[in-house]
Amino acid sequence: MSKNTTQIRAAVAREKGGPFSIETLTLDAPRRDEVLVRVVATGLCHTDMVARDQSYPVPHPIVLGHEGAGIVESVGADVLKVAPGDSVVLTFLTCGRCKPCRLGRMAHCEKTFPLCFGGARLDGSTATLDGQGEKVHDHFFGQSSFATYALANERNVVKVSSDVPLERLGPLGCGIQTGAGAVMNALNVRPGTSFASFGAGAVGYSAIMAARAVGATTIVAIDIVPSRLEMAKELGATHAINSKQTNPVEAIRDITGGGVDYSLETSGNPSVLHQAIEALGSLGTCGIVGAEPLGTEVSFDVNTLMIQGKGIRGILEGESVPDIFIPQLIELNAQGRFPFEKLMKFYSLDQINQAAQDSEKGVTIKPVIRLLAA
Ligand code: CXF
Ligand code: ZN
Repeated sequence: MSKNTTQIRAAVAREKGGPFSIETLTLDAPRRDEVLVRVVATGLCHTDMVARDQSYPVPHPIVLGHEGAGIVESVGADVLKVAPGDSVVLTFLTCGRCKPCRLGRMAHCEKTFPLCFGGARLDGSTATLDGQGEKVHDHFFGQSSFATYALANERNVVKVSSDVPLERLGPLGCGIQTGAGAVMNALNVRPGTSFASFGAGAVGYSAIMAARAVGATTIVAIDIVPSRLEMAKELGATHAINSKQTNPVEAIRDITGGGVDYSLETSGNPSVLHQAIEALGSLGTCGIVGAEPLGTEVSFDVNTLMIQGKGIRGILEGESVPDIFIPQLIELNAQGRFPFEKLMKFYSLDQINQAAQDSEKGVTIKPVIRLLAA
């Protein structure tokens, strides 16, 4: 029998662009299809900042956080997938009923936006109250895991082996699977081919490590920060281009003898997306994972695209089937073939604003907030 409510410590986004405030809140017990998770650690993703700043319309006040990992505390009556004590990674929530979900392509679930950014369950209900008894929005990506406990759904908990350090695993639920899955699932990068990541951040590095793991033989990193390019080489890039100094399209054409087989735009900058398309060789495909401001349009030469058989495609969450893909990434990591822990720096919950600043300044690639001691 589970308790009716749990007292939690959480980071609350109350003001657009403002700092997170650390508060004690009350969280309801799980509904029939929900899972209460004691959060061990949660990654901080650029999308948390986008939501904090309301660049996407997210209701405030809200508990953000969507790269959580932890231990199942209790489960609702209908939950079969996990049991109390299980180790889980939390990932994006999907409806399970729309066409993309039924095709097993749930990253493009038609209800992604209301489920992940609605600040409530789909029926509009929330489960969190602040110290004054006022409603705090939650269920961000079906988790709101900048908190000592998170309410997830059976659909977005991924059971993982208990012998892997859980505090490293949360970012697999978003940023890491976004980059790795773009390469392994969506673009399906083949051995012996060429790949270019426009942007060397958490997503770009995950893509570069994945490109190496699948056997791409030319791996190009493009960024404007020298230290990031150095790190890209450590992680598997064969070439690094500082696009402040060198035209990346010309450099990529030189390196590859005409253009790259696969490019990935991770920066969210429309002029960089244009370069990522221009850098493609015949039959090449450009994947888009960098979130641009709503309404952004980018032009391309239609005839070149058509005549050379090039493709451009949007990719969310690495087109991952998380229950399958996340354990695969954990195994690749255990074998030393996907060393994502190199991206991480750990912070306490009280340091979350510092973590956000460090991430925005590029000092930290993947901040991870530890919650166990909070
Ligand atoms: C985001 C990526 C940009 C569109 C919305 C979902 N995923 C995770 O951070
Ligand atoms: Zn994210």
